[in-house]
Amino acid sequence: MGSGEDASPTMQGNRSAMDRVLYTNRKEFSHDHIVSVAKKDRFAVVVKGFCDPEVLRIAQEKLSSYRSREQSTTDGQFWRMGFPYSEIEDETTRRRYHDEALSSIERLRSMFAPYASPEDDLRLLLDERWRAGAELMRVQGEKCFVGVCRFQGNNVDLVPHTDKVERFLPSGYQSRLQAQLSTNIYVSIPAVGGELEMWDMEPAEDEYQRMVAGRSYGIDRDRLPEPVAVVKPEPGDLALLNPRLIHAVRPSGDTTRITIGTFIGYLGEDEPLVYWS
Ligand SMILES: O=C(O)CCC(=O)C(=O)O
Ligand SMILES: [Fe+2]
Repeated sequence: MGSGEDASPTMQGNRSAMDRVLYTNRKEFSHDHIVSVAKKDRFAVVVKGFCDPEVLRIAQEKLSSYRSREQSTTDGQFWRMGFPYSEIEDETTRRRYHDEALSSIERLRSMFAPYASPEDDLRLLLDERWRAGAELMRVQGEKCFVGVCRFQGNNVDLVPHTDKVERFLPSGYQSRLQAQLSTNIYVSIPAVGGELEMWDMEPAEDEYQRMVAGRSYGIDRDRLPEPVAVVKPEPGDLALLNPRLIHAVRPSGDTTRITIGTFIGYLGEDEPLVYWS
């Protein structure tokens, strides 16, 4: 390869794809950034230094020593604190989800007292920066949980996948979501691995289900080209992405990767955002 003039179309393509990741900070983070990810003009907006350093230190200390974490029922290699919407399988787990929602929110909040938890901080920031405000999602009048902590141990691969809340909503429920976004607050990031990878690919739902067939979730990496954008977050950063586009997290090479995850529903520019996990 050598000089820049020799750059292949692929490399140029990659360069412009990387331009579709915007790096910003808390002060600048805006309504328009959220719209750009909802509309897929950008793959991701990364808010550098989202967490206050002292709050980040508490998050690392409290979460890495949290012993009552549970194994994910979707992929037993992942551990988590809080029961997420994506693990609803039937009426029993749906009941469990809503029954635990508010106490799980409180558990994370109380770990950070007397400070605001990073999740509560995010909820306030969304409410303030989004013109129509932001609130907890309700499904059939019931409040959702928000702020799932995920623990991705050594060599665990979060394989390429898309996220779509409609897969788990009650049957016959008419969702008003025009777009789904995802945010992650990065608590611990391994020195090696743990990058967020994104593809400019949005398979139709039936096509996606065919690609997943026979697996507990996600797509075999070998079936995809190289990702078009890669982000290596630092602890304390927040990333906003559009999870309807295929994305993945490279296996962690050393320490456990710890994140706090929130999905955001976009119902149009003049409607409040709704969030859940
Ligand atoms: O942990 C990350 O960086 C991304 C996780 C993910 O799959 C998502 O946010 O939907
Ligand atoms: Fe995801």
